[in-house]
Amino acid sequence: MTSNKIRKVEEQTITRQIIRKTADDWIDLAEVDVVIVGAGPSGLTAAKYLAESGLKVVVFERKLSFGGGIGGGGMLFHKILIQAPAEKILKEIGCKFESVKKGVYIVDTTELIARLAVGAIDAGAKVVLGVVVDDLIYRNPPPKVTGAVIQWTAVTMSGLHVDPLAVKAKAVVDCTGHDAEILATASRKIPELNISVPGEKSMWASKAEELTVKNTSEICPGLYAAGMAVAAVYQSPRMGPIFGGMLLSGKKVAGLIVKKLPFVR
Ligand code: 48F
Repeated sequence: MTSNKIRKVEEQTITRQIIRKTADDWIDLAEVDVVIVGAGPSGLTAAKYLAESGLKVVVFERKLSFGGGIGGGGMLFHKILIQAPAEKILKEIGCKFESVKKGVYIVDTTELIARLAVGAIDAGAKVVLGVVVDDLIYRNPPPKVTGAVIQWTAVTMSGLHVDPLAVKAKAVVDCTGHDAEILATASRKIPELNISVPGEKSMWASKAEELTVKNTSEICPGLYAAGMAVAAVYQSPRMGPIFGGMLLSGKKVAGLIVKKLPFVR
Protein backbone atom coordinates (compact mmCIF):
# COMPACT_ATOMS: atom_id res chain seq x y z
CA MET A 1 0.00 0.00 0.00
CA THR A 2 1.39 3.46 -0.87
CA SER A 3 1.59 5.91 1.99
CA ASN A 4 0.05 9.37 1.74
CA LYS A 5 2.53 10.70 4.27
CA ILE A 6 4.30 13.73 2.80
CA ARG A 7 7.98 13.06 2.22
CA LYS A 8 10.49 15.18 4.16
CA VAL A 9 13.06 16.94 1.95
CA GLU A 10 15.93 18.82 3.58
CA GLU A 11 16.74 22.34 2.42
CA GLN A 12 20.26 21.41 1.31
CA THR A 13 18.81 18.67 -0.93
CA ILE A 14 16.50 21.17 -2.61
CA THR A 15 19.41 23.54 -3.24
CA ARG A 16 21.83 20.88 -4.50
CA GLN A 17 19.39 19.22 -6.86
CA ILE A 18 18.22 22.47 -8.41
CA ILE A 19 21.74 23.76 -8.97
CA ARG A 20 23.10 20.42 -10.23
CA LYS A 21 20.30 19.80 -12.71
CA THR A 22 20.17 23.42 -13.92
CA ALA A 23 23.94 23.35 -14.45
CA ASP A 24 23.58 20.15 -16.52
CA ASP A 25 21.00 21.91 -18.70
CA TRP A 26 23.08 25.06 -19.11
CA ILE A 27 26.23 23.11 -20.07
CA ASP A 28 24.17 21.39 -22.74
CA LEU A 29 22.67 24.70 -23.91
CA ALA A 30 26.05 26.39 -24.47
CA GLU A 31 25.85 25.22 -28.09
CA VAL A 32 22.57 24.64 -29.91
CA ASP A 33 21.24 24.58 -33.45
CA VAL A 34 18.75 27.42 -32.98
CA VAL A 35 18.28 30.20 -30.42
CA ILE A 36 14.80 31.71 -30.51
CA VAL A 37 14.44 35.02 -28.76
CA GLY A 38 10.99 35.49 -27.26
CA ALA A 39 8.27 33.04 -26.22
CA GLY A 40 5.39 34.84 -27.93
CA PRO A 41 3.20 33.25 -30.61
CA SER A 42 5.80 33.32 -33.38
CA GLY A 43 8.63 32.10 -31.14
CA LEU A 44 6.70 29.20 -29.61
CA THR A 45 5.36 28.11 -33.01
CA ALA A 46 8.84 28.22 -34.56
CA ALA A 47 10.22 26.26 -31.60
CA LYS A 48 7.66 23.48 -32.04
CA TYR A 49 8.34 22.90 -35.73
CA LEU A 50 12.12 23.26 -35.42
CA ALA A 51 12.30 20.81 -32.52
CA GLU A 52 9.98 18.39 -34.29
CA SER A 53 12.42 18.22 -37.14
CA GLY A 54 15.12 17.07 -34.75
CA LEU A 55 17.01 20.35 -34.19
CA LYS A 56 18.30 21.39 -30.78
CA VAL A 57 16.31 24.50 -29.91
CA VAL A 58 16.31 26.89 -26.98
CA VAL A 59 13.86 29.74 -26.47
CA PHE A 60 14.98 32.55 -24.19
CA GLU A 61 12.17 34.64 -22.75
CA ARG A 62 12.74 37.80 -20.75
CA LYS A 63 9.58 37.47 -18.66
CA LEU A 64 8.64 34.70 -16.23
CA SER A 65 5.71 33.69 -18.42
CA PHE A 66 4.90 32.48 -21.92
CA GLY A 67 2.76 33.95 -24.64
CA GLY A 68 4.05 37.48 -25.34
CA GLY A 69 1.18 39.58 -26.64
CA ILE A 70 -1.41 36.79 -26.67
CA GLY A 71 -2.38 37.31 -23.03
CA GLY A 72 -3.47 40.89 -23.66
CA GLY A 73 -6.09 39.69 -26.16
CA GLY A 74 -7.84 42.58 -27.89
CA MET A 75 -7.66 45.53 -25.51
CA LEU A 76 -7.67 42.99 -22.65
CA PHE A 77 -10.76 41.14 -23.94
CA HIS A 78 -9.59 37.55 -23.64
CA LYS A 79 -10.20 36.35 -27.21
CA ILE A 80 -8.19 36.72 -30.40
CA LEU A 81 -8.91 35.92 -34.01
CA ILE A 82 -7.07 33.42 -36.17
CA GLN A 83 -7.70 33.22 -39.90
CA ALA A 84 -7.26 30.45 -42.46
CA PRO A 85 -5.01 28.65 -43.08
CA ALA A 86 -3.58 29.04 -39.54
CA GLU A 87 -6.37 26.91 -38.04
CA LYS A 88 -4.30 23.95 -39.25
CA ILE A 89 -1.67 24.93 -36.68
CA LEU A 90 -4.38 25.22 -34.00
CA LYS A 91 -5.38 21.65 -34.85
CA GLU A 92 -1.77 20.48 -34.66
CA ILE A 93 -1.33 21.93 -31.16
CA GLY A 94 -4.78 20.76 -30.02
CA CYS A 95 -6.18 24.26 -29.40
CA LYS A 96 -9.97 24.55 -29.49
CA PHE A 97 -11.43 27.24 -31.76
CA GLU A 98 -14.81 28.42 -32.91
CA SER A 99 -15.64 29.45 -36.44
CA VAL A 100 -17.17 32.95 -36.56
CA LYS A 101 -17.16 33.50 -40.34
CA LYS A 102 -15.87 31.53 -43.30
CA GLY A 103 -12.12 31.06 -42.67
CA VAL A 104 -12.20 33.17 -39.48
CA TYR A 105 -11.85 31.59 -36.06
CA ILE A 106 -11.75 32.75 -32.45
CA VAL A 107 -9.75 31.31 -29.57
CA ASP A 108 -9.34 31.91 -25.85
CA THR A 109 -6.02 33.61 -25.11
CA THR A 110 -5.15 31.39 -22.14
CA GLU A 111 -5.74 28.18 -24.07
CA LEU A 112 -3.64 29.36 -27.01
CA ILE A 113 -0.75 30.31 -24.70
CA ALA A 114 -0.89 26.96 -22.93
CA ARG A 115 -1.19 24.86 -26.11
CA LEU A 116 1.62 26.70 -27.91
CA ALA A 117 3.91 26.24 -24.92
CA VAL A 118 3.08 22.54 -24.57
CA GLY A 119 3.52 22.12 -28.33
CA ALA A 120 7.05 23.54 -28.19
CA ILE A 121 8.06 21.67 -25.04
CA ASP A 122 6.59 18.34 -26.13
CA ALA A 123 8.44 18.63 -29.43
CA GLY A 124 11.68 18.88 -27.42
CA ALA A 125 12.43 22.62 -27.37
CA LYS A 126 13.86 24.02 -24.13
CA VAL A 127 12.13 27.19 -22.97
CA VAL A 128 14.08 29.22 -20.42
CA LEU A 129 12.28 32.06 -18.64
CA GLY A 130 13.80 35.14 -17.02
CA VAL A 131 16.68 35.39 -19.51
CA VAL A 132 17.16 38.29 -21.88
CA VAL A 133 19.16 38.18 -25.11
CA ASP A 134 20.97 41.49 -25.10
CA ASP A 135 23.56 41.04 -27.84
CA LEU A 136 24.82 38.67 -30.53
CA ILE A 137 28.00 36.74 -31.26
CA TYR A 138 29.33 37.44 -34.77
CA ARG A 139 32.18 36.49 -37.06
CA ASN A 140 33.71 38.38 -39.94
CA PRO A 141 34.42 38.18 -42.94
CA PRO A 142 31.94 37.49 -44.37
CA PRO A 143 29.80 38.90 -41.56
CA LYS A 144 27.49 36.40 -39.93
CA VAL A 145 25.66 35.87 -36.66
CA THR A 146 26.90 32.83 -34.76
CA GLY A 147 25.06 32.99 -31.45
CA ALA A 148 23.34 34.99 -28.75
CA VAL A 149 24.58 36.84 -25.67
CA ILE A 150 22.42 36.26 -22.62
CA GLN A 151 21.84 37.78 -19.23
CA TRP A 152 19.39 37.26 -16.36
CA THR A 153 16.49 39.69 -16.72
CA ALA A 154 16.89 40.44 -13.01
CA VAL A 155 20.46 41.60 -13.59
CA THR A 156 19.47 43.91 -16.45
CA MET A 157 16.71 45.35 -14.25
CA SER A 158 19.11 45.92 -11.36
CA GLY A 159 21.48 48.01 -13.45
CA LEU A 160 24.46 46.08 -12.01
CA HIS A 161 27.50 45.72 -14.25
CA VAL A 162 27.64 41.93 -14.73
CA ASP A 163 29.28 40.43 -17.80
CA PRO A 164 26.92 38.11 -19.71
CA LEU A 165 27.36 34.57 -21.03
CA ALA A 166 26.87 33.47 -24.63
CA VAL A 167 25.33 30.57 -26.53
CA LYS A 168 26.68 29.40 -29.87
CA ALA A 169 24.01 28.72 -32.51
CA LYS A 170 23.76 28.04 -36.22
CA ALA A 171 20.70 30.28 -36.38
CA VAL A 172 19.22 32.99 -34.15
CA VAL A 173 15.57 33.98 -34.65
CA ASP A 174 14.29 37.38 -33.57
CA CYS A 175 10.77 36.73 -32.27
CA THR A 176 10.84 39.71 -29.91
CA GLY A 177 7.76 41.43 -31.33
CA HIS A 178 7.15 45.06 -32.22
CA ASP A 179 10.59 46.38 -31.22
CA ALA A 180 12.62 43.76 -33.14
CA GLU A 181 15.17 44.07 -30.35
CA ILE A 182 17.70 41.66 -31.77
CA LEU A 183 17.63 43.11 -35.27
CA ALA A 184 17.91 46.60 -33.77
CA THR A 185 20.95 45.50 -31.78
CA ALA A 186 22.52 43.94 -34.88
CA SER A 187 21.88 47.09 -36.88
CA ARG A 188 23.56 49.25 -34.22
CA LYS A 189 26.47 47.02 -33.21
CA ILE A 190 27.35 45.08 -36.40
CA PRO A 191 27.05 47.74 -39.13
CA GLU A 192 28.67 45.46 -41.73
CA LEU A 193 25.49 43.35 -41.66
CA ASN A 194 23.69 46.30 -43.29
CA ILE A 195 20.45 45.90 -41.37
CA SER A 196 18.13 48.78 -40.65
CA VAL A 197 15.03 48.67 -38.49
CA PRO A 198 12.73 51.52 -39.47
CA GLY A 199 9.81 50.18 -37.40
CA GLU A 200 6.28 49.12 -38.27
CA LYS A 201 3.60 51.24 -39.94
CA SER A 202 0.11 52.01 -38.65
CA MET A 203 -2.70 49.46 -38.66
CA TRP A 204 -3.93 47.65 -41.80
CA ALA A 205 -4.77 44.21 -40.51
CA SER A 206 -5.10 42.11 -43.66
CA LYS A 207 -2.10 43.68 -45.43
CA ALA A 208 -0.02 43.30 -42.27
CA GLU A 209 -0.83 39.62 -41.97
CA GLU A 210 0.00 38.94 -45.60
CA LEU A 211 3.30 40.88 -45.53
CA THR A 212 4.45 39.45 -42.20
CA VAL A 213 4.30 35.93 -43.54
CA LYS A 214 5.65 36.86 -46.97
CA ASN A 215 8.68 38.71 -45.52
CA THR A 216 9.54 36.14 -42.85
CA SER A 217 13.12 35.33 -43.80
CA GLU A 218 16.83 35.19 -43.04
CA ILE A 219 17.64 38.91 -42.67
CA CYS A 220 21.41 38.40 -42.76
CA PRO A 221 23.53 35.25 -42.49
CA GLY A 222 22.56 33.43 -39.30
CA LEU A 223 19.86 35.88 -38.18
CA TYR A 224 16.18 35.35 -38.98
CA ALA A 225 13.02 37.29 -38.16
CA ALA A 226 9.52 36.02 -37.44
CA GLY A 227 6.33 37.61 -36.10
CA MET A 228 6.08 41.36 -35.56
CA ALA A 229 9.85 41.75 -35.78
CA VAL A 230 9.36 41.19 -39.52
CA ALA A 231 7.02 44.20 -39.71
CA ALA A 232 9.60 46.34 -37.88
CA VAL A 233 12.40 45.51 -40.30
CA TYR A 234 10.27 45.65 -43.47
CA GLN A 235 8.27 48.67 -42.29
CA SER A 236 4.97 46.95 -42.94
CA PRO A 237 1.72 47.67 -41.05
CA ARG A 238 0.59 46.34 -37.67
CA MET A 239 -2.51 44.18 -37.37
CA GLY A 240 -3.85 44.22 -33.81
CA PRO A 241 -5.38 41.11 -32.24
CA ILE A 242 -5.54 38.79 -35.24
CA PHE A 243 -2.79 36.20 -34.87
CA GLY A 244 -2.88 33.83 -37.84
CA GLY A 245 0.12 35.63 -39.35
CA MET A 246 2.16 35.14 -36.16
CA LEU A 247 1.62 31.38 -36.18
CA LEU A 248 2.22 31.07 -39.93
CA SER A 249 5.35 33.21 -39.68
CA GLY A 250 6.72 30.99 -36.88
CA LYS A 251 6.03 27.90 -38.95
CA LYS A 252 7.57 29.46 -42.06
CA VAL A 253 10.80 30.46 -40.32
CA ALA A 254 11.13 26.93 -38.96
CA GLY A 255 10.83 25.55 -42.49
CA LEU A 256 13.46 27.97 -43.83
CA ILE A 257 15.93 27.02 -41.10
CA VAL A 258 15.33 23.30 -41.47
CA LYS A 259 16.08 23.62 -45.18
CA LYS A 260 19.22 25.69 -44.65
CA LEU A 261 20.87 24.21 -41.55
CA PRO A 262 22.38 21.04 -42.95
CA PHE A 263 24.52 23.32 -45.14
CA VAL A 264 25.63 25.66 -42.33
CA ARG A 265 28.98 25.15 -40.64
O1 48F B 1 5.39 40.50 -28.62
P1 48F B 1 5.26 39.04 -28.90
O2 48F B 1 3.95 38.40 -28.70
O3 48F B 1 5.85 38.81 -30.38
P2 48F B 1 5.28 38.07 -31.68
O4 48F B 1 5.48 36.61 -31.58
O5 48F B 1 3.71 38.34 -31.64
C1 48F B 1 3.19 39.64 -31.72
C2 48F B 1 1.78 39.62 -31.16
O6 48F B 1 1.79 39.22 -29.81
C3 48F B 1 1.04 40.96 -31.24
C4 48F B 1 0.62 41.34 -32.59
C5 48F B 1 0.05 40.30 -33.50
O7 48F B 1 -1.24 40.59 -33.75
O8 48F B 1 0.70 42.47 -32.95
O9 48F B 1 1.82 41.96 -30.64
O10 48F B 1 5.87 38.79 -32.82
O11 48F B 1 6.31 38.24 -28.01
C6 48F B 1 7.64 38.65 -27.93
C7 48F B 1 8.25 38.02 -26.68
O12 48F B 1 9.64 38.25 -26.69
C8 48F B 1 10.08 38.62 -25.39
C9 48F B 1 8.91 39.40 -24.81
O13 48F B 1 8.93 39.40 -23.40
C10 48F B 1 7.72 38.62 -25.38
O14 48F B 1 7.30 37.58 -24.52
N1 48F B 1 11.30 39.41 -25.58
C11 48F B 1 11.39 40.64 -26.17
N2 48F B 1 12.68 41.02 -26.23
C12 48F B 1 13.41 40.01 -25.67
C13 48F B 1 12.53 38.98 -25.24
C14 48F B 1 14.81 39.80 -25.44
N3 48F B 1 15.72 40.71 -25.81
N4 48F B 1 15.21 38.66 -24.82
C15 48F B 1 14.29 37.74 -24.43
N5 48F B 1 12.95 37.87 -24.62
